[in-house]
Amino acid sequence: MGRSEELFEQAIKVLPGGVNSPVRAYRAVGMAPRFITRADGPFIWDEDGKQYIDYVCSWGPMILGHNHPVIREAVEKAVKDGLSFGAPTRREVEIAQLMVDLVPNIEMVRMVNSGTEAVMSAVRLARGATGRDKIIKFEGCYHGHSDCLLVNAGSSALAGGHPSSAGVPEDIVKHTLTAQFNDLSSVEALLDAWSGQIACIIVEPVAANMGVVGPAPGFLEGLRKLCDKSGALLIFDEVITGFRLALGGAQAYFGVKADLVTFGKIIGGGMPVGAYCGSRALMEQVAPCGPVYQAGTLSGNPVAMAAGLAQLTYLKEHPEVYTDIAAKGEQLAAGLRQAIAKTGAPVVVNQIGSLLAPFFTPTAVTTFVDAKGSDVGKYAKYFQGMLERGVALAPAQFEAMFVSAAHGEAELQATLDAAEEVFRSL
Ligand code: KE4
Repeated sequence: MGRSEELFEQAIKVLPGGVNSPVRAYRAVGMAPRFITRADGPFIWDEDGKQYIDYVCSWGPMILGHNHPVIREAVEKAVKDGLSFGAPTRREVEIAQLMVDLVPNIEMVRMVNSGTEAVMSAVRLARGATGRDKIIKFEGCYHGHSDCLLVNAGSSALAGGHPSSAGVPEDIVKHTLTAQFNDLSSVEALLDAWSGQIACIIVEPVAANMGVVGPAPGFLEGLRKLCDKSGALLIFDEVITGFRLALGGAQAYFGVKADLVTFGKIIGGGMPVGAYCGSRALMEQVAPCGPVYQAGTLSGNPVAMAAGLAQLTYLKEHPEVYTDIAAKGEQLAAGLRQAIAKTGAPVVVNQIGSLLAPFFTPTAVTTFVDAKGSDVGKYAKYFQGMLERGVALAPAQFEAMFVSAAHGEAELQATLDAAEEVFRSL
């Protein structure tokens, strides 16, 4: 028994499922999770000292790779001045200004401590600003674990068999309406049925919690038009796509304007940070300026802000990161498709920029229904085969692979060599 297995035996006695976030428990891939001791660049190491090429990248924050010196040094410097003051600090102003400068269509930022908090608060603001209760989300999209969003959710809620969570009262669930990603008619039907009652439509501009499924041509533009016509606000949940698809995120990448935008992951540089952003007219309805309440003890934490500011500043000063990681995503996707062709494995690969996902199905995946048709048992075998060969992927089908600037030619080729061997064995 390895040290991860030993630790896991202890962990399940004191942590539900042995983890602090369900997907990490490796239940969807049928083995004990690897307990990680350290990370650097494209690599992580487990308790037995085994090295892996890492494509989880802390679920997105590590766009520059792990332990980047610029971010580490910013945190080491900030820590010396204290961990938390519960008072405004210079860095909060600096990172908010930087985000306003880089992200289209936002004038103000409110920092929180997670993507969940960002989305929960943005939905509350949309409801407060419109005076409407109903919201539209998409089946298979995941927006964190706040009550009103745990309806037909993706990610580990889906993989774990509970896309709609227990413990969420019907009185809350009834206000969350579900449409189908890439199907504008399903949205129109809900807007017609609940005319004048929809506060917002919330969407992952690239669905990255059902595997990776991009927006069909015209889909996001169609949502914009439907929001303009119905008076609903359009919320882009950019916790994954923000500062990943482009410096300006999905709004810049696809050229579609959202009314509110949520962030997490990359803006924290690996520390706990989320944010919701929008126009002054909307954001000044949030306390203490307006009647929509939201607060947080550690919101804008000085050490977390130092990490986020360092990462966003680096990305602003090195825009070549985006062409680099997109090219690496394309290289991986092309290489996986070659391996699929060589081996005849029943797999398709979706890729957008540095986000990609293999689906274990022979047919194209452009909707959630298609994604659900993937053979999750085959994915589990693929995951285990890749892990044995030193490649750490998302431990569930309904997730994304994240490529970082630290993944080099050697790592990409090793990944593709391993994938060909594993595809052959399936
Ligand atoms: P957090 O509360 O986990 O920081 O963010 C929630 C969230 C919101 N919106 C989107 C689009 C997200 O992908 C997430 C969280 N992503 C998952 C990965 N699928 C985090 C991993 C986990 O749950 O442990």
